Amino acid sequence: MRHILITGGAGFIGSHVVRLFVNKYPDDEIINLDKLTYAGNLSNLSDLEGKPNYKFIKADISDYDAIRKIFETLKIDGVIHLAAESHVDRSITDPFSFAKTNVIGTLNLLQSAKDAWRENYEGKLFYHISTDEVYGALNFNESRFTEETRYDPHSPYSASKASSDHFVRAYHDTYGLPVVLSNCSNNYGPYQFPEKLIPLFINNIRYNKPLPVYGKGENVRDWLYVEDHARAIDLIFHRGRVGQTYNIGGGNEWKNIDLIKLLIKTTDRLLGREMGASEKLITFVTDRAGHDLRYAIDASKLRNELGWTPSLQFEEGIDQTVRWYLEHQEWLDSVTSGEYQNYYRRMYGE
Ligand code: NAD
Ligand code: TDX
Repeated sequence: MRHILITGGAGFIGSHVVRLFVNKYPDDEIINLDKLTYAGNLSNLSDLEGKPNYKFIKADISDYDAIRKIFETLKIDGVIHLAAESHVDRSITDPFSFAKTNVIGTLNLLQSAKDAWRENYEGKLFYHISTDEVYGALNFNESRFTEETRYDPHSPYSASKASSDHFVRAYHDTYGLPVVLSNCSNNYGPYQFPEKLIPLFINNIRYNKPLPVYGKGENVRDWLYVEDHARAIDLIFHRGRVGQTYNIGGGNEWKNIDLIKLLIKTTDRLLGREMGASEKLITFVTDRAGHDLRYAIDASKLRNELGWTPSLQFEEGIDQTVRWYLEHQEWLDSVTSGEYQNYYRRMYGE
């Protein structure tokens, strides 16, 4: 039995990765380590409670002693590291917690893995999940980010992720730690915390609340359905080449304002409102400081080496996603009210 530690498994992407691994690899033990910050919602994984190959540990990756102890007591073979502070707007008001979790937390995991594995790296792998934001911003006429694009982060969030990526590569180059990295574009789908654009706007349309569009809504993002990201992570963890970086992206660029209009059209239709009725909720607000103009990923390395392609057309993915949020209104309500934070205490009695 292999023991795989997934950090940040109670978050948006992590919950999809944990579910995929627990169900697909019954002979592996999947250990979900999460601090359960505001972004961690363990009830997202309630369907896995009681499965023999699933274990949850509440811990903070910025606590070196706690992380060391976990590596000393559990025989961990592989790490898939997703835990992070992930919201750009929060990084602008509170950069220190981003440095603490994203940089120091990653360093704690690297050092603990290196010491526990004691250079006996056979069958071991440290997989670090990163973002396209480390490459900075593109103009409209520039070609997409490749794995060779120079790092040029602009926000405290992307600077902290870039720093953690450098530490991961440094542990490979200095100590021979077997690592692999991937940098993915914007994800969307079920269980995303409603501070990010897509779930926030679906929820606001539902309650006829203003839709705060930053600047003129001209920024471009490259959107990928979260389960396609989880499939890519599975492929890279099992078949990626050690020491390599893989870009993951949907090849699916949307200007924010066009995406917002698609969201409005889809949500109005599913709510039985007159088509476009909610366009009146669009409210242009002050732009995000340092707002990156455009992200776009060239995922040809992943496609050519490991045969990965996104499975969903965007309009289909948005339709499924809006349906999911409207059919899980109690999930949105429990997150917006804070009720979801009681789940851990109810289940684990702490
Ligand atoms: P999220 O904010 O939804 O989840 C983060 C999880 O990490 C939460 O469960 C939180 O409780 C946990 N966490 C935070 N600080 C912790 C700490 N100190 N110790 C232990 N756990 C802690 O984030 P997400 O959107 O699921 O992103 C997951 C990863 O993927 C991040 O590393 C992010 O940088 C990366 N990423 C995200 C996107 C995206 O579009 N969401 C795109 C590319 C890469
Ligand atoms: O209220 C809003 N209004 C708005 O116009 C919000 C929340 C966002 N926006 C804009 C900003 C971005 O151009 O929408 C775009 C998407 O914003 P976010 O959902 O905050 O995502 P982004 O900043 O692009 O970063 C995301 O993708 C890369 C994730 O949050 C990161 O964790 C990931 O690394």
